[in-house]
Amino acid sequence: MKILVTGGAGFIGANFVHTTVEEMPDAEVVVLDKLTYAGNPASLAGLDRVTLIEGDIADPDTVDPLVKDADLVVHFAAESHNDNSLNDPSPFITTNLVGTFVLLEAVRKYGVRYHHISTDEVYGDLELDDPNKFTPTTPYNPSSPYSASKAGSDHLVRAWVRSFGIAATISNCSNNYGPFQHIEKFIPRTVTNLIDGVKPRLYGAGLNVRDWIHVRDHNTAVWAIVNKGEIGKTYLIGADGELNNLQVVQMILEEFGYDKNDFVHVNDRPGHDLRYAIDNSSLLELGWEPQFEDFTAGLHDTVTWYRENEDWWRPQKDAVEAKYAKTGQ
Ligand code: NAD
Ligand code: TDX
Repeated sequence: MKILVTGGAGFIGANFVHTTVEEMPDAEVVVLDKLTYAGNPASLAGLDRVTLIEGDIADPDTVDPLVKDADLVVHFAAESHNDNSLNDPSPFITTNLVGTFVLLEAVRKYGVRYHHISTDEVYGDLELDDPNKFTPTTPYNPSSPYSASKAGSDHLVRAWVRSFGIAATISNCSNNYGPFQHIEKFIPRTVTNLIDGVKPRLYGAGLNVRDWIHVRDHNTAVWAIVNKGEIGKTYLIGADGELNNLQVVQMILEEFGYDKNDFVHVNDRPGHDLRYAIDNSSLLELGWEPQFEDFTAGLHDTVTWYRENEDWWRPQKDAVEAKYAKTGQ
């Protein structure tokens, strides 16, 4: 089986490639990745049956022959960071919207099975006391340029299924954590700050809730959808991991053996979504179950990974923190 993985040098895509070649001896993986600041070939080092092609998903000449040659396309590539989308939305439109359009056109032309990776952020946010969680029928209501571009890409996929009959599924996942996550994101930023003796930065009051899932659980869910999902259907991926940011910072401080109040409040994110929460019942119907339900244990392993892989993240650290300093974060 030949699998085209877009964005496979990024966080979730790289983890997907690792588990796929580990668990599927017949799989050959081609990674198409632009190697932006977020893509790192080192995340794929030493893997057999993986070919990395540096290129842009928004370029039809690059995409067309790769899709033609594939049995399955799993589309992870994106500009993925909300804070960056507030500083400069432009690449979010090109990659997340135009890039998805180019892939869909190639998939349509060659009749290739397509799975679209998206986010729970397309649904906007929930009140802290809302008893309802996001479901596949929750109306789209994105808040940031990032989530709006992801919402638009989901709409393109749905339209290509309905109008052209492409064989596609969509998944909208909650916040991932685990190895190979870029250190601009909350958990690895906090962990690498503490390794450097710098206090964690909490946006605003820290009461915003995220629904954490280990990246490996995200990826087993993607395979469950690819193998058993209904064409045209949207699946929400989550593992009942709601925690507010204050709780997460304090858990990481405890993991390091530090005082749990040793963090600083910084400027809040404009338009900051308050709470995400996933109702995963349609996914459970496929027989999927999460394997990493103990967040404290998953966090411990993740902290260990960042301690042991400083070579992987160190070159990025100064630039990431310089960018945050400009917004007082
Ligand atoms: P990431 O930023 O770590 O990786 C994105 C990858 O895409 C990078 O390797 C980058 O080089 C590549 N890329 C960017 N623009 C490209 C282009 N034009 N052409 C080819 N490659 C390009 O992102 P991630 O956190 O791994 O997210 C992967 C996907 O999962 C995204 O679609 C994101 O919206 C979605 N998602 C992420 C989370 C999360 O918590 N991180 C949660 C739900 C959904
Ligand atoms: O230093 C920080 N301090 C802080 O309090 C950073 C970097 C973030 N935060 C807060 C903002 C959010 O409430 O932590 C929370 C998580 O922030 P991010 O890691 O930036 O993730 P989020 O904005 O929730 O989006 C993530 O999940 C959904 C991914 O980056 C998206 O790609 C995915 O779609």
